[in-house]
Amino acid sequence: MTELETAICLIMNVFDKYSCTEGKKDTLTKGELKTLMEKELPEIMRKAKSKDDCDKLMKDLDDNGDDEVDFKEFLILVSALTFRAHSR
Ligand SMILES: [Ca+2]
Repeated sequence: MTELETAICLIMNVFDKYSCTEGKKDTLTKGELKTLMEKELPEIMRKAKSKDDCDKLMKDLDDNGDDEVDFKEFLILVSALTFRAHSR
């Protein structure tokens, strides 16, 4: 696989690893999102001051308002973080 194909696979694998732990298999609950953020994006979580930040993130990402973050909604976060990292 190419580097980009590998990167795409890794993003899918990370999402699936956390989305299957509780609730629906193909979406992240608030708890799963929090665990994913803590384990996979510890730098960002260190800067997050309170529980409210995780609630706010969930609300921002949950585009269709079903209290779950699906893969499409998760990709918005990945895109935003990738864009921000590349702009530095
Ligand atoms: Ca949703």
